[in-house]
Amino acid sequence: MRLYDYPDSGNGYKARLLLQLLGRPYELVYVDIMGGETRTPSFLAKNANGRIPLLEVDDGRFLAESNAILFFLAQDTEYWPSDAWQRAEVMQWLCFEQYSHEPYIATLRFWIRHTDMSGTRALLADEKKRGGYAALQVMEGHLAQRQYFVAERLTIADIALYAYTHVAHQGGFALQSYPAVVAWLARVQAVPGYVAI
Ligand SMILES: N[C@@H](CCC(=O)N[C@@H](CS)C(=O)NCC(=O)O)C(=O)O
Repeated sequence: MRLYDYPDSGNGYKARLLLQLLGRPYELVYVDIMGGETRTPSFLAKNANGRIPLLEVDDGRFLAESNAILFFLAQDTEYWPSDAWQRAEVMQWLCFEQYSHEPYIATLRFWIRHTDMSGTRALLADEKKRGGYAALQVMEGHLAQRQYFVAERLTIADIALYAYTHVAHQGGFALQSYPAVVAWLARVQAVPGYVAI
């Protein structure tokens, strides 16, 4: 198994973290996303959407989209519940992460760390902040009475949401008003087998 990835990518880190927790061996191939390597003909032949993370399985097939990769790897493991309702709840949080969380928190972090924050990006930053804090508020409300997002144990819902929440400060987000989120981050970090981004 091979993972095409970029060291600073939270989306790639989701797969790296789960693979580590599962103890599954894999080859890591770093792709220079800043140098345009995701848009070369050879990479586009692997993922027409031109993005990492990308998982190549041993029979040569490729799977894109971080949360689809989590879903695939988690099958028949403790990170994917057996109960249908809990499975649906995990899916709910994976969709929330991609629509209401990642486009705000991850995007602003990426802009700040890797791009010039002048012009259009500076104008859009407030909207990214607003959306990111709205997502954190939803997470805070859910975690206020819970240890984990679903089934009171670590699932791929937590892994997906952890990836960019734990580095949200790098996007200018302050977490001190979200104590349940901060406690949950510490809980995930204490899981045996945890690896940093
Ligand atoms: N929805 C996708 C987003 C993937 C994504 O945005 N990947 C970025 C890095 S985090 C990328 O490959 N950027 C390079 C490019 O767009 O060429 C996922 O969850 O995997």
